[in-house]
Amino acid sequence: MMKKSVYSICGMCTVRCPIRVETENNKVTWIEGNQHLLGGALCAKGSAGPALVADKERPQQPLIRDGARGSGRWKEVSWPTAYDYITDKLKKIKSEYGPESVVLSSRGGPWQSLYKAFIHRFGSPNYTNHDNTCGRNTHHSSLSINGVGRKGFVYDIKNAKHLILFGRNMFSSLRIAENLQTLDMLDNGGKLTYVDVRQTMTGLKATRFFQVRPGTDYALALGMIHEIIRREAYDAEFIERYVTGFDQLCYFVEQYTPAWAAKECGVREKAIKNFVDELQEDMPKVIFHPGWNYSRYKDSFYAARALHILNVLMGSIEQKGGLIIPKGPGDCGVPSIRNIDFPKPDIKRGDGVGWKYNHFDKGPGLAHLFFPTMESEDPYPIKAWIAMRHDPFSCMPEPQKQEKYFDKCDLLVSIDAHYSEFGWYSDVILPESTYLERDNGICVQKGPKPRFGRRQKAIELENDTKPSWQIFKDLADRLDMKDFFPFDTIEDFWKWQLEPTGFKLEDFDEKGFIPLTDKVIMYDPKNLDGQFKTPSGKIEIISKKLDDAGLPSLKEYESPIRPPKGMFRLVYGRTAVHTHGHTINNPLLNELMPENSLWINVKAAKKLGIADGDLVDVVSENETYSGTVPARVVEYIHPEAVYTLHGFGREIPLQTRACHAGISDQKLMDNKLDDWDQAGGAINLCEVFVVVRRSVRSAKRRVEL
Ligand SMILES: Nc1nc2c(c(=O)[nH]1)N[C@H]1C(S)=C(S)[C@@H](COP(=O)(O)OP(=O)(O)OC[C@H]3O[C@@H](n4cnc5c(=O)[nH]c(N)nc54)[C@H](O)[C@@H]3O)O[C@H]1N2
Ligand SMILES: Nc1nc2c(c(=O)[nH]1)N[C@H]1C(S)=C(S)[C@@H](COP(=O)(O)OP(=O)(O)OC[C@H]3O[C@@H](n4cnc5c(=O)[nH]c(N)nc54)[C@H](O)[C@@H]3O)O[C@H]1N2
Ligand code: SF4
Ligand SMILES: [Mo]
Repeated sequence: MMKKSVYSICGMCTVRCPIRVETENNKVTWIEGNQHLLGGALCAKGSAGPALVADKERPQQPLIRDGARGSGRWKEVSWPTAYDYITDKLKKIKSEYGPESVVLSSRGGPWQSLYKAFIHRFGSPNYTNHDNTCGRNTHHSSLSINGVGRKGFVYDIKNAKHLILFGRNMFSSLRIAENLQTLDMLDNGGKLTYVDVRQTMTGLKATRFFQVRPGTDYALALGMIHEIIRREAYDAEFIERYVTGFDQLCYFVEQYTPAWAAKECGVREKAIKNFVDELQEDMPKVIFHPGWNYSRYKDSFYAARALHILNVLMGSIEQKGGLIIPKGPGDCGVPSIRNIDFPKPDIKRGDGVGWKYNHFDKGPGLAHLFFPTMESEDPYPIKAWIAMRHDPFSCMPEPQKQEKYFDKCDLLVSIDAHYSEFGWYSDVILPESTYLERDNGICVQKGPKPRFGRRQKAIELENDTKPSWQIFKDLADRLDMKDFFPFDTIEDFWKWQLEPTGFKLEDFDEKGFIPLTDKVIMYDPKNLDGQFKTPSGKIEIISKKLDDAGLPSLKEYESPIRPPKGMFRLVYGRTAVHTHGHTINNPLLNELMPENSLWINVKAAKKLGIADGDLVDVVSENETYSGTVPARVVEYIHPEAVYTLHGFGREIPLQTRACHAGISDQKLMDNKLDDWDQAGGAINLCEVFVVVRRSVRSAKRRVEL
């Protein structure tokens, strides 16, 4: 019997919690959250890792398409054959159209620099990621105010007196460390205010639940700002010292009284005022979490801006129980690790970010803006797309329409641990080993207590998959870019990364990470000069960059349109037991939740003759897609909205458990691929209406959690 215990990093979702894995004879027998950081806590998905390893319904060796795109006919090939296929095409595309006609998309996160470096070294500036459908509006709004993006602050929730979550359903959409902190905060008597269009796991734990009409968070936030300013319940000293544009804000919000907000969003005026009473007691230990999900309406950039402004009014930056500027190795007197880096080629991006659209972060650009370029070939054609841990068809709306754009490409590659919907349509699938079977580079984990982290394999491979560092190295070597990854083993790479820091690989042994400090590092809140990377060096309520782009910094509120008669606004979200679409086929997690349902308000359901558990047909606006699922008739969802879980409705026959189970929200999003927020950049995923009717299909036996 060979027993082992290995510290690593979970990969069942992109939160990447630190874990400890026990194995016996190369089988995983136990996984828990790293005791030193998470006290052993782990979620259901994290525990389902061994089922992922054992699952044969994932690609186990490279596949090359052997029929039309999407036909599902594949040839199993060796790695050298797959590499040759890809690199021959890439070389041809490079010489015919230029290197910039190749796009690489990935999931972001601590290891993206390697993939970004690869595409830069190849000669293309076109690195992109998933964030156009995730946190981009919040990110860009934070940049426009604070000069740092959405990750420019971490939240000291544990020590907060009041946490306010706008559609941040954290007890379903998990981040274990944040969940533990929030439970501690509640135990210590802290308050949790939760805002959503429906009741949720988080709302149930909250001290206060505000149910709003979909898309009206901006009104609620403006009402709060109005009341705080009217009472002068803000940190005047902080504002005086660090904030510009406060007078314009005061003038702007005069019209947005709590009484006005109440009419708009449905929360009572008295409740808004009581809430502000509490803020006055709790500040500065107050956190308005800028969240993600309310941020996919067409005014979300401004709604998110309003939340950032609320934080500014609380004066909570760099305060215990407030917003903390993440610290890195430099703050601990330690040189940082090395990473592979190649400068971005000096060529216009294919999505227009940085030259056509100057107010957006150039880093990953905006993935959906490559589609019009594929069509127009202006400024140049896009001929290849490499999706590394990214599924454009699940991530962005209207996969049907995306196929037509992608057909303009000569090469589509999916580097994935599963069959993704995009992978199924692509030319080559390169299977990455699962997170339990592979190593990744060392990464910096910034925060109040920065550390170096590392994912290392817990078990040896028993199939023909490869880790991503190896895949990119092999591709680079064949593309005459041997200088890209000049290491033969991950240990050599790790050693090179650690060299400047003075630490050794053995320093990971004790805890699984290398702590760079034993105390929380805080800057002096009275001396934050230089922390706000805006043009003026201050927090900018009025932003010149927005002005230059012809956009207002403070935008008049516009009421969201009501659904057309007979239709509902489609909202979506997550469950604690699945990660987007890629765990639906996991044998254990599929057993917990095999399909999704459609939440509908009791009164709305009654009008349509729909009872709880009845099958309903959900039909997209232009009737391009429809699906049938059981109705979940509830009192606690706004009557204008219906709600479903994202990730279902997959159509990959080799995933027998997930194929055709439930409905796909992204396929219901007619006309959304080119409907995006000009100020924030993100796709307006929540501006979608659907028809719901009682289904005439016969009920199958269905299980629901
Ligand atoms: N309609 C609708 N659209 C949405 C959302 C929604 O709720 N509704 N949510 C949005 C949000 S918040 C996000 S973040 C995006 C997410 O969109 P994506 O980032 O595209 O989705 P994920 O499912 O996280 O993962 C992408 C791919 O990574 C693969 N993968 C998983 N593990 C590994 C691994 O270890 N190695 C490799 N190489 N690949 C792996 C998965 O199989 C999947 O194909 O979607 C967005 N789009
Ligand atoms: N278990 C699990 N955890 C995850 C993920 C996962 O797939 N599974 N994905 C991770 C990722 S990539 C992300 S981005 C985060 C997402 O984390 P969250 O944004 O917290 O999660 P969601 O479930 O997408 O959406 C949250 C809520 O927004 C609500 N909502 C819809 N419209 C409105 C509105 O107008 N106003 C308000 N206030 N609320 C509204 C929905 O009803 C839903 O309950 O979760 C992360 N954690
Ligand atoms: S939240 Fe769960 S699935 Fe995601 S990284 Fe943490 S333990 Fe893994
Ligand atoms: Mo996300």
